[in-house]
Amino acid sequence: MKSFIFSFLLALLLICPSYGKKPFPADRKATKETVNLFRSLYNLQKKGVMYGHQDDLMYGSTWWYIKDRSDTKDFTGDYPAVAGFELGHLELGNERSLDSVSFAQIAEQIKAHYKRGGVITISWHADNPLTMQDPESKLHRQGGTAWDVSSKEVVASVLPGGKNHEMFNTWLERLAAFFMGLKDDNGTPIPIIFRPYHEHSGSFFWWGTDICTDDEYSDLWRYTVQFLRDKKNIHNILYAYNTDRVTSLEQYMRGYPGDDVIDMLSLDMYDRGEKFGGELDSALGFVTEEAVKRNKLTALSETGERRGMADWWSGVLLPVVSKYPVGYVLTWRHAYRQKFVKSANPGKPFSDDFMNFYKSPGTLFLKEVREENLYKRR
Ligand code: BMA
Repeated sequence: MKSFIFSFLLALLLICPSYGKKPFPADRKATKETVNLFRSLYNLQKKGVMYGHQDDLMYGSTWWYIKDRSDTKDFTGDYPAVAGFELGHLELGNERSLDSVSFAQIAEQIKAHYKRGGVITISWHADNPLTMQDPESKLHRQGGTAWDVSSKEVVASVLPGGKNHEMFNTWLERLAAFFMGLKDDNGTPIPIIFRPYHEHSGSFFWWGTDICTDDEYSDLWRYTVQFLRDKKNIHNILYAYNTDRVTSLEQYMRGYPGDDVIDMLSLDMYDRGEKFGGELDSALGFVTEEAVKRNKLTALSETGERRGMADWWSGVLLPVVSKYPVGYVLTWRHAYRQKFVKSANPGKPFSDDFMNFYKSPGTLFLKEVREENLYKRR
């Protein structure tokens, strides 16, 4: 009988190789907590959509780093499930980011959000490693920054054999040191979702689709993951591939570096007009379908309202994201502005309709994901 069961199971495995396989991160050596997070998110994305907010824990338009303060919490009573952070200028060895946020305070808030049971995602608007070396670049708007697209040689210049390769290694060393410092009170590495080289389908960053070839983009990604994961032995990172708006799966996958280095297929799309709902619906349809096929996570990793609509959250965003297994939606930072601080009527951080989004059974904020114990074995 035993041998019959054994043969039966063996036959099943041979016929259907994915039978019994649980989804696993691209990093085969991922830490226990990172594997657990990956699996938790994979299951959770079928149940509801988490809310994420960039720099939510660092500042709002009228306040600057008050420990544990959050616009989302001020408005709804709960933290976002996903906290977004930005590492631009860490590569330069600076103490503060391109948005003047202290990296030490970012690390502190990453630890705090992990302790609360939330999810952490990190973006990186790295300076332009080629043009930033030219003093003349400072004379141009955005010269030397991530948005400097004046040269198409940049990506090639940081890859092995390129003239900025050694400098770029120094940048990655600095990233690595930051990631290795992200530990909880017991010294356990804190899992994070890292989303570098974002919005590849656009051409407004030096890694954009018309600024480098698809192969160069893919090589940049592969080199980065191999550096952090294989050379530096960092195993608490889930890697998010990301594009800006796209109209086909083929366009979405241009430059995709491969399932062995990617954990999440994410999309950024802002509402710039009436066609948004339909375009988002179509893009999320093919992106999430492809992600599930590949056992990957999904997210609408940047979105936002740009039309002044009163019911955008519940009337436009929610109905579309609820149709698909979207892990989270993240809205961008509420940039701090002196003029708002001084204003007699600085306005609220969110529109009233955000409460409808918050209250919907389809959305998940921190209290709901804390109950899921994302970092525990499943
Ligand atoms: C952009 C803008 C910039 C900011 C950058 C990185 O989209 O918000 O002002 O510097 O993100 O956070």
